[in-house]
This record gives sequence, structure tokens and C-alpha cells, in this order.
Amino acid sequence: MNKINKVLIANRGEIALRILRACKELGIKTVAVYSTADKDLKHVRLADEAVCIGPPASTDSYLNIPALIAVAEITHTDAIHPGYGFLSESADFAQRVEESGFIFIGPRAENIRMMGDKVEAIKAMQNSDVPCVPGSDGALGDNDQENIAMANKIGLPIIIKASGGGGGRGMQVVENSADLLGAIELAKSEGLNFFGNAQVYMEKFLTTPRHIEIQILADEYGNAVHLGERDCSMQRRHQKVVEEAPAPGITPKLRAKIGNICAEACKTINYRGAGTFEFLFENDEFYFIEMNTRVQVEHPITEMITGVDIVREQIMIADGQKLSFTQNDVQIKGFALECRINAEDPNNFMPSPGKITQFHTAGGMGVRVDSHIYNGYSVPPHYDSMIGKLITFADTRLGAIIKMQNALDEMVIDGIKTNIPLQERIMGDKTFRKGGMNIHYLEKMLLGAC
Ligand code: MV4
Repeated sequence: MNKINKVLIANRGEIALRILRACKELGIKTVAVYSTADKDLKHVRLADEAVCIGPPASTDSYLNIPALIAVAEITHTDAIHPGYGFLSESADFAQRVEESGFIFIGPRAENIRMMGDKVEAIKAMQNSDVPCVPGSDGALGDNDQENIAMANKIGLPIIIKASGGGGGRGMQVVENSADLLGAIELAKSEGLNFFGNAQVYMEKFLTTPRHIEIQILADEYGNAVHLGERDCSMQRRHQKVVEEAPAPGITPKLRAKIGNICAEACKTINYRGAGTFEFLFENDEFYFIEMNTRVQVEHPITEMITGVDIVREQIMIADGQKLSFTQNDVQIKGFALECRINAEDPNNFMPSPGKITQFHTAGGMGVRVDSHIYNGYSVPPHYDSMIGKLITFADTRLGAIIKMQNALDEMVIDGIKTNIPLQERIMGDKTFRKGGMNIHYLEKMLLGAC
């Protein structure tokens, strides 16, 4: 490595362990930070150094920027990896890390800021020839008549989104023009209250899309590649449950077309690091909705089908190295599935923290377990309920599903409730097995309508 000899891992759980493993393989020293609820985390034990940064509440620990910078200083850290969630998409954090003389393992702060403002993000994408949802081409103005005319021109239903929102917050679907002005006002006030941004925009509402996203990597020097797509349509209340790569029905030609558009867009906006272009996919067309400027939970399925270690690449890019491969070197091979394992009641989705009294993992060829849990570990109640990810890889989609069924069956997690029974149901579901379901399918299946 050129500049990075020590990394501070500003996260917890499975992704902290994932980052620690990548650092160890690169010969990089690690600093774990943890809240008082997290002293028994696996990566805290494995890290070269570990520093407690505060009480359990995230706002007092994992989101405490001065505490994180102070730990970086006292441990002589070179770089900080934010993982996902927490501060990973905070432009202010990225900026303060760099202003304090540390390397932020992620995109430039200006790119994070741009993508956090959806109106700005969509403008940048339109300028880069990325296909977007037909809509308002910018923030809505105050002229009611113009807004009504715009909705009629686009055609109902439309959706009003808060520019500061994302991930399903601050959205209003409008089916009848009589509801339009009220929906705009509501979206504006939600935008202002939740995100400090009253700007809203309008899009055609796609009724039965799939959620397909493109993984990209870009270095400091204007090189960018795509690593194909993931289908994340199996979701409940904007929480992904199962992800798969490649996406059923996406031909090599379609993949190359949308993938190259994304890689080119990275060059246009001077993007650096790993990132994901989120699209809605309906009637064989891609429509950009958002860009994620972080490593994602579901990155392992892309790693399995491409052989590229995305977290390793993030660190090498932050170290100032050139991408060591080109688009031609990226070959998609096989099929990967990821089931998120949550500490929750499989019937009512209530969190189920507590002590794991028995743990037996799954294994075997084509089975990957990304998890920090172990026998005797207590899942704290203060954080996200995801306790790990079960990933399978096979020559075919059905092969990966069958491997997943066996792996789910093999895995024993006693003492707490988990969603393993739900994942077994999904793997056995006839419609899921056909592939290519839209974003509403899982919620319908759970209602018993399928
Ligand atoms: C949409 C949409 C339909 N039409 N935009 C929800 C989360 C945010 N990332 C964007 N979302 C949506 N935007 C238009 N123009 C439907 C959704 C949507 C959704 C998108 C992806 C995954 C799950 C979803 C669940 C409900 C709604």
C-alpha cells in the first residue's frame, strides 16, 4: 500500500468484520471503535486496537464525528472506512475526515452531497445520458396551475418525492389530480422536517417495476468499470430480504448497455470509489432513481459472480492506486443469491434481540456466511436486526436456490427468533422460483395472496 497502513473501522456487526478481513489480507492494521453495548463484537476482538466511543445509542457513539476523529488521531490511523448506514453517506463526515488529514474510504464529499440531493443527482444523471423516470426535470415551483398541468402531461399516477429523501421516505403517490396539491404540500413539509430540505420533484409512478441496481468501481484517475447488476425486488417495507445476481432476464447486451452508461456517468461526474446506480426496471426499460455512494449490504453476490473483492478495491482506490483491471477483464459467471438473516420474529417482524444459546453455521461448496455472530453472543437491542447474510453460488439460479434451502436448513440459531423460516418459505415459493418478480411480490406473498 502507498498511504494506508492503518484503517479505523467506523461501523459494527458483519460489515465491520468484512472490512477487518479485507484489511488483514492487505496487511493493513485495524482500529475497531465500539459502543458499550458492543464490547463483545467479533471484530473488536480481532482488531489490532479497539477503542470504546460511547454509550449504546448510535447518536452518542457510531454517529459521533468528533469521537471518531479523536480516535483516529490517538491511534495514528491513516484512513477511515464507514461501511454502510451510520455515517457512510454523510458528506459532512467525509469532508471532516479529509480536513482532519485522514483518508475517507469512499467517494469525494462533493459526490456524496450531490447524490444526497435527489434533484441534483437526477440532473447530473440526465447530463450523463443515464435514463431517468419521466418527470419534472428539477424541483417543483410554487405555481399550482403549472404543477397540475405537469402532472396531466406526465399522466397519472405520479409520485411526489422529497429531494432530501430516499430509501422510501418522503414520498407521496397521487392517483387523482384533486389530491396533487395536498400531496405536494405534505411531501414538502416531510422533506423539511425529516431532511431539512423542502424541495420536491415529480415523477411518473411506475406501478409494477423491478428494483435492479448496477455496481460500479471508479479510481482517482478517471477509470471506471461496472460489475453487472443485482435484482433487489424481494423487499418488505423498503427493507431488502433476498437479493440475486445476475438479474433474471437481463441479457449480456442489455447489461453491457446500462452498465457502460453507468461507468461513463462516473467519469462525467468525477466519481471515485464503489457506488451503486439504482434503477426501476419495467417493460424492458431502466429508469434511474437514486445513487448509493457506499458499499452495500448485498455486495457479496456481485463478488461471487465476478470474482472481484469490492471492499479490497475500495481500500486500494482510497490508497490512490489505479484499478488493476479493465471492463474486458470483468466476466459474469454463475449465479449468486443472498438471504439476509435478521434477529426478528418471522411472523410479525418484531425485533428479537438476546443471547444466542446455540449456533451452528452452514457451509460447503458455494456457501458463504458473512456474519459476526457466534455461540454465546448476545444481539443487542439498540441497532439494526440484521445479524448476518447467507450467500450461495452455483452454475444456475435453481442450483443457488437449492443450495440456499440446504444452507438455511443446516443453520441453527437458538435463543433468539430469526427470519430463517421466512427465508425457507421464499426459497420454496413457486413464483419466486420462476424469477423476475416485481417490488410488490413479497408483500403480496406475505398477505397470503399468492
Ligand atoms: C418509485 C416507484 C415507482 N415510480 N418511483 C421507493 C424507495 C425509493 N428508493 C424509490 N422508491 C420508489 N420509487 C417511481 N417513479 C416505486 C418505489 C418503490 C420501491 C422502489 C424500489 C424498491 C422497493 C420499492 C417499494 C415501494 C416503492
